[in-house]
Amino acid sequence: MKLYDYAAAPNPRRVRIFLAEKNIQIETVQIDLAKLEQKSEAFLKLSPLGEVPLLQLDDGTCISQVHAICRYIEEVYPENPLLGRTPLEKALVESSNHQLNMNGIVAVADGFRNANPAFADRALPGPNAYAQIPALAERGLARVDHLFRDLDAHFANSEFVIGDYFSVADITAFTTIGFARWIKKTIPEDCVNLQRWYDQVNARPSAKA
Ligand SMILES: N[C@@H](CCC(=O)N[C@@H](CS)C(=O)NCC(=O)O)C(=O)O
Repeated sequence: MKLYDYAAAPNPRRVRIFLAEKNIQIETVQIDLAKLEQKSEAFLKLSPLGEVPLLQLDDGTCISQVHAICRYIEEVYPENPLLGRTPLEKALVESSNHQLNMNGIVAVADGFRNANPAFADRALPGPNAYAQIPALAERGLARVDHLFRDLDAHFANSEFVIGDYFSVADITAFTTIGFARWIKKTIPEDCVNLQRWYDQVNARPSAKA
């Protein structure tokens, strides 16, 4: 198994943290997005979307999308489950993780990609050219402000996203907060519950992955 990765990018980091939480070491191959290596013919043969992360199995099969990669890893390595332990927990994890992806990762990406001149005509990842929409960048910033407040309220009464169970949803929220620095958004000083949770997750060895 091989992970096509880019150390600086948020989505591959989600998979690296997931693997670290499960104590799984796999080979990684860096695809330098700054040098547009994701657009090379060789990489597009593996990943027509031209996106990382990409998991390649030993038989050559490639799996794209963070959620699908994590699902595969969880099925093959069920120890230290991160996608839930019971039917209900699995549903709750998936629900929260989906919301955090949409309201976190995607909101920051909108804020970043619709404003940064380096992403002109690349406002969305993938093979098609999309022009930037400045209003989407502004909306992304506002959504991140709301996310910080919503998470702060949530962590007032909950150790992790799902009670006292550390899950992939925490990894998504944690990675979002690191990614938000790209649009100069940091945890507001008065969000003490969010900061408490962040410090707790940041102290886990996997946070360095
Ligand atoms: N929905 C995808 C998102 C992957 C994604 O956006 N990856 C970014 C890096 S964080 C990428 O490969 N960007 C390539 C580009 O901008 O051309 C997933 O879940 O894996």
